[in-house]
Amino acid sequence: MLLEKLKYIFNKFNHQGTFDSYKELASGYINDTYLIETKKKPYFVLQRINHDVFKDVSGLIENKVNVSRHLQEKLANLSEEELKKRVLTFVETNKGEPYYKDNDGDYWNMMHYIHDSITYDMVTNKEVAYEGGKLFGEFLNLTSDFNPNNLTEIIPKFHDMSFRFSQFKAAMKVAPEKRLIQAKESIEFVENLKEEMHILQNLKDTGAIKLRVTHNDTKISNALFDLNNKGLCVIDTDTVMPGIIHYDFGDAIRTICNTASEDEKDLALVKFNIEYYEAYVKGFLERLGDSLTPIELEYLPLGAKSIIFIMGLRFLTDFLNGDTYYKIEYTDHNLDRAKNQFKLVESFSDKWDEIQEIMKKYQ
Ligand code: GN1
Ligand code: MG
Repeated sequence: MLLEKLKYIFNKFNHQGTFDSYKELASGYINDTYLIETKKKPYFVLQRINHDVFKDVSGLIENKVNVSRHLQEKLANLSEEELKKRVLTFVETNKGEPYYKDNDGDYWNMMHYIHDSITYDMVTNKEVAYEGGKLFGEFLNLTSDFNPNNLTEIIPKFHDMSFRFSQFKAAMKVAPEKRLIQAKESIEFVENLKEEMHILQNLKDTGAIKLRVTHNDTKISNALFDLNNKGLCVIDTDTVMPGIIHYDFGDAIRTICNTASEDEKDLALVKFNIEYYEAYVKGFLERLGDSLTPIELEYLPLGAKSIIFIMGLRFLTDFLNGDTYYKIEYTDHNLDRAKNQFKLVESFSDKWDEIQEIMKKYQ
């Protein structure tokens, strides 16, 4: 029984808490995440790491712990209480290990829950977009002196466009006829944008854009806000890796500026919200702008377009593969997600001139 299991695993970690109850935190597509409510605060977040996706669990946890440690050092002027709200605090097992492996071969890690915080799956207010920009900009700023070579590349080629295209091509070969027909328009969309979507990849591959420490999953639900909607803490550091800044800039935009949810089927509702874009850019550049090179700045908008596209491409590939990667709730879920992202790419492209103007305004 899950309750018994969670209680058992929870007690393998080194803490003072007494298990009371649990809630599933269901927003992720990969790991299983539970809020552990204790008799007395603090609560904890216990996470079963998807071992199929994250092959190197110890490398993953090491990355997360080291990034947290770096952030704690950078924010050492804050009180201990404040620091615990701003940076993830991981809990070791009773044996002093960073994760616990259970008898089923599953891996677990645990951190303190940050009380009095909110997350948003969708943004409905400009202030949150601005605060999100500041928060992710700050994260990148504070990690800018962390040597990216000291991080394990936890999912190799995670945001590599050529790699994602090759996975897509491979999926086309094995996809059942029915799915190929259903996905026809999306497949054409992907083919048509192929060249443009490789521009950033080439700049990365040639070293024209340098590698930094990046988060790689900066969707807005990975930002915690306090009860007054002020940005608090960046969470879900599973994919911190060497990368280019553009995809972190862009993944937040992908989720903040979509007027509908990521899997909304009614594509008429999916539009790019330029007002939230402006608010986000303002916050992001306020915190990070000075440390960006001209070439990094120039390609930020293309970064946003590329990451929206790449998410669509990955959802489409998973649909063609028969849904082996992302959790789905119904048969065509991945195709709906892909179509949604491609509609957002279109809406984004329609506003390209305005997008460029906004970028210039805040530089
Ligand atoms: C996955 O599991 P979650 O929700 O944190 C995925 C991200 C996607 C996201 C789409 C390791 O993240 O790349 O952007 O779904 N993470 C991995 O919502 O593939
Ligand atoms: Mg994630």
